[in-house]
Amino acid sequence: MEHEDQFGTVTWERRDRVLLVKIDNAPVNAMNFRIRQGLIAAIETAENDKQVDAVMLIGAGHNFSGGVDIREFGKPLLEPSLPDVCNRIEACTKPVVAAIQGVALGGGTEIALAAHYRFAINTAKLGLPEVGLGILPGGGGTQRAPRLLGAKVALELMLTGRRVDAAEAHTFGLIDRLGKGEDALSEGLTYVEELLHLRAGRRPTRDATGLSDKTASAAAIQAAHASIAEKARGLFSPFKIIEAVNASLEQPFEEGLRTERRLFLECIASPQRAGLIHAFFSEREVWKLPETRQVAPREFRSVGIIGGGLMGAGIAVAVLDAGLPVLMVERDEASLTRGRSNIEKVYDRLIQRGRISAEQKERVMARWTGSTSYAALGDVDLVIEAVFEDLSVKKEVFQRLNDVLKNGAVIATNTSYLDVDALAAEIPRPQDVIGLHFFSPANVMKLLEVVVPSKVSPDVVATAFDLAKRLGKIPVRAGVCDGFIGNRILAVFRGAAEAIMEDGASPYQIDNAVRGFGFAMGPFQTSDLSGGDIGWATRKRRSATRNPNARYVEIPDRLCERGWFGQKSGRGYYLYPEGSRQGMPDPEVEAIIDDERRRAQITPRTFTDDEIVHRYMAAMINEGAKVVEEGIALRPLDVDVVFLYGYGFPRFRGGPMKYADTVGLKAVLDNIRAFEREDPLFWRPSQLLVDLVARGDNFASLNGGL
Ligand code: 3H9
Repeated sequence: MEHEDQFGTVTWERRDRVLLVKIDNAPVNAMNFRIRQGLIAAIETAENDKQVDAVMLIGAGHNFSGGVDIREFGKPLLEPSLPDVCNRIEACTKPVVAAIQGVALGGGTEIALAAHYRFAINTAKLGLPEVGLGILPGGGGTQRAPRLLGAKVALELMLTGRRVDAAEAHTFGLIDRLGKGEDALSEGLTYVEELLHLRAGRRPTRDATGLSDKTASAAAIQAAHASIAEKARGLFSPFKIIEAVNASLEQPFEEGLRTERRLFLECIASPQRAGLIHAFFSEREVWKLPETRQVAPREFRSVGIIGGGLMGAGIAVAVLDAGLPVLMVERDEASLTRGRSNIEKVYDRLIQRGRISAEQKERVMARWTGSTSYAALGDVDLVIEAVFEDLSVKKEVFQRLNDVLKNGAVIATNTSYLDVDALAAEIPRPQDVIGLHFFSPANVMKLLEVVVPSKVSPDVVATAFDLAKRLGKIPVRAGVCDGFIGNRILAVFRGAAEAIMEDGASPYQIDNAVRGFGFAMGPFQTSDLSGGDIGWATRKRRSATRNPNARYVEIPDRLCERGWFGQKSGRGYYLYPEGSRQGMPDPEVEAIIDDERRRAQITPRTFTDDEIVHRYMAAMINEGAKVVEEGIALRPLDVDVVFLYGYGFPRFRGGPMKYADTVGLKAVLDNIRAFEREDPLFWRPSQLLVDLVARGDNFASLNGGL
């Protein structure tokens, strides 16, 4: 990776009586083994220099430290370890002060915990986010934080991984002194001088008394356990964190550190750590595109949105929330009023929940204007059309946009399936046309597929990524095909699920097995939530071009023909009595499935949950590989990010392609080959997968070193 040969440095210099030690490893002062060596050397220097009375640790640039270099995990461990560094800092015979600006996260907060005093400027943020990487604070954090802050606060910080403002950290004693200005260096040095003046001595955190109330500490540990058992579905490291904090209560400090180390290494060895760290780097890699490296995005100060339906309104909220003005165009006054009210409903719900005030809503809505005339769009820099998902309707919108938009305006289509090349060909400026596939609800879902047609100008692609950044979305570049990355793969694994259902498993068993794998919902629950009519419309659209030899399971059609579209109609695969969102199995659905099996002359058989998951995942991985093979996704990691952010894929597994690497591509291919004997058309193995297995390679090899 880009940073691999950049190790950074630790520098130190005397400022009067204080040794100023600076961690310097742009961009976030991640602490690789060189930095850790440097920190130990700096402390030794302070010990040996008679003119030094105190040490101040600071980060170069904007941050204190983003923690240990995450790229080291999963490789042979390099000495000195972070616990060695923290122990050395704490044992220093001269007072050590951490002066924090920007972020101090993970190991960054841990070296601050090992220091004797902590200073932070107001804008600083601290946290122990290791849980998000499948590990625990392994630099003594699980032993020092409870002693300093008490078990309850320490557990809350470690189990949520949240970042706290310096001011809040000050309230519970993580920070001793809050700065007034922006300059951690000069204010920090003043603080150190003040401490020296007061002859304030060393103050090792291991001696802090935050755990002295044993009963309260034990109760906090028990409560954390109960809440995690309920919340952390399938996760490993939260339990290890609790175990480590329990050791801080029950064991002497040194023994507690050894327990922490043992638990930390267990986390490091877990596939969840690998999955979560893959997710961390992948969601950053998706921003890096070959075509946008050299170009600047086009400027945009306003966004036009065509259509105020569910998608248009959701997109409008996302854009308004980003502080941009929205001009919404609808075909008539009634539709425009409905569009505006769709937006207002979102904010009204937030007001009801106490998340925003009525004044805030008013301020946001002041950025909204509406019109029934396309001519109003003449000055707009970027337009997103979100009209009905139908090629001819969208083509007409494109024509009208072409008539009114100024030169250089970006024209984006929000479509989940349609051919963006065909839309671009409709107008004489295909270089300005791009696809933006938002996921519903568009103001909530983080994923944005940026669909790149063949004639688009690179600066328009860059503009789409810039828009994503401003909206707080995670963009993934996708090529043009039916369904792009996500929905194309969805069609296949949903097909696999339907085939399993027709062959003998109930939709309820399938959903349950898929949830057991870690998905938030199974395919049939998802269908009930989003509405069975959507898939029905797609199936009808595809019916003319469908391969007549391909297996087609008609069960979903039987439900749709009865108007059973899912939650919105009170029943789908599940029953939703009186608007309940918790579905109940429906014997009538099971009877329909039985009828369909008979009609298709299928003798039902049983499936184990494992068999279900194998098929479901094999279908997802095989199509994912085809999507990469055809260049629809740039790399396997792009497929992973689409699934993590758009399809509820369990983050701890890293995404479908990472999961495939974890179980081994040969095992996946062997499964596909076995299924292929039943249905050769559906289970044709991806050539890329076949080639990778032949070479003994994995998907990671296509991720550019990630
Ligand atoms: C730890 O400390 C373990 C110990 O408890 C125990 C040890 C025994 N390492 O996010 P950005 C890279 S575990 C390596 O785009 P921002 C990042 O990949 C650590 N690289 O910027 C990106 O690279 P690139 C616990 C790191 O300003 C670049 O820096 N710490 C690390 O939006 C810029 O990052 C965490 O979990 C790292 N630790 O946000 C904190 N951190 O340019 C993880 C960042 O090639 N980091 N990079 O794409 C963050 O949350 C955010 O990166 C941060 C900056 C808030 C720091």
